[in-house]
Amino acid sequence: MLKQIQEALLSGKKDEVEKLVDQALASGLSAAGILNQGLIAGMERLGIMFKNNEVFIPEVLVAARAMNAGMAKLEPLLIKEGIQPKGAVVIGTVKGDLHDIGKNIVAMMLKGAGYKIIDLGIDVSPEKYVAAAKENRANIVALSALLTTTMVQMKNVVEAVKGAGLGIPVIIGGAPLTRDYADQIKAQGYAPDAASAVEEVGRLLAR
Ligand code: B1M
Repeated sequence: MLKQIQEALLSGKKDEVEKLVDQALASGLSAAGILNQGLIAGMERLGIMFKNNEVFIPEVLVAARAMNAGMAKLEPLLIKEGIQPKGAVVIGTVKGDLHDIGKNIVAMMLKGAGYKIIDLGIDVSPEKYVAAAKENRANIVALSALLTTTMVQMKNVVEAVKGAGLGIPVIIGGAPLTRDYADQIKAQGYAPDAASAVEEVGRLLAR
């Protein structure tokens, strides 16, 4: 049944995922088991396929929608079971930038990998990232930018996070970004795509 959940997720069949999650719960499987071996395992497979250009953005978006539908069923039970997320990620598109498709995919993949996501949306000021990171005791701040004119905002966020003494890493990404630029502005993490972002967040939080 867990394999069936993965397959339904990969095909983006939201109603099917919901139905199978209900069936799995009724058959006595734990919410954590369904999450880890069904939904997250499915998203991991999708991440690999996305990286290998076997699926593209539309497939990722419908799969993520199916994932969210399954998650909505499991969330109250997970809280009851006392399952802790792997960490809290504050994510947003930087100030002046309205592009959010890539950021949303990164957020969905991280959610799929078991992180709590605090999504601040678009046009996010450095102060807002810092306030949200403090309020949610975030483990990492994730920045997206699509414009060469807005990527320069990332340096301000890195400095604001450091200045606030939060002691947490910042990961950046978006089409115009590079690892060199991350090094230049002293951001601890960089990822070129959503699947790599999941790996990079895992690497940064394991340090
Ligand atoms: Co805009 N736009 N846009 N646009 N737009 C680009 C980015 C552009 C390259 C188009 C072009 O000229 N060829 C160009 C930027 C040029 C530059 O700066 N070098 C551009 C421009 C100029 C503009 C405007 C200035 C146009 C104008 O008004 N004159 C304007 C700016 C508005 C603003 O932000 N202030 C503008 C507006 C818009 C729309 C609103 C119309 C729309 C955005 C809608 C939305 O996002 N809700 C839009 C779109 C759709 C695009 C293109 C066509 C597509 C972007 C996209 O969604 N890609 C884009 C051209 C292109 O890329 N082909 C373009 C798909 C998405 C999945 O990829 O976002 O790269 P991406 O995300 C990837 C990775 O980058 C990475 O993972 C994602 C998944 O693999 N990633 C991360 C992203 N964030 C990450 C964070 C991470 C890690 C990885 O860690 C935290």
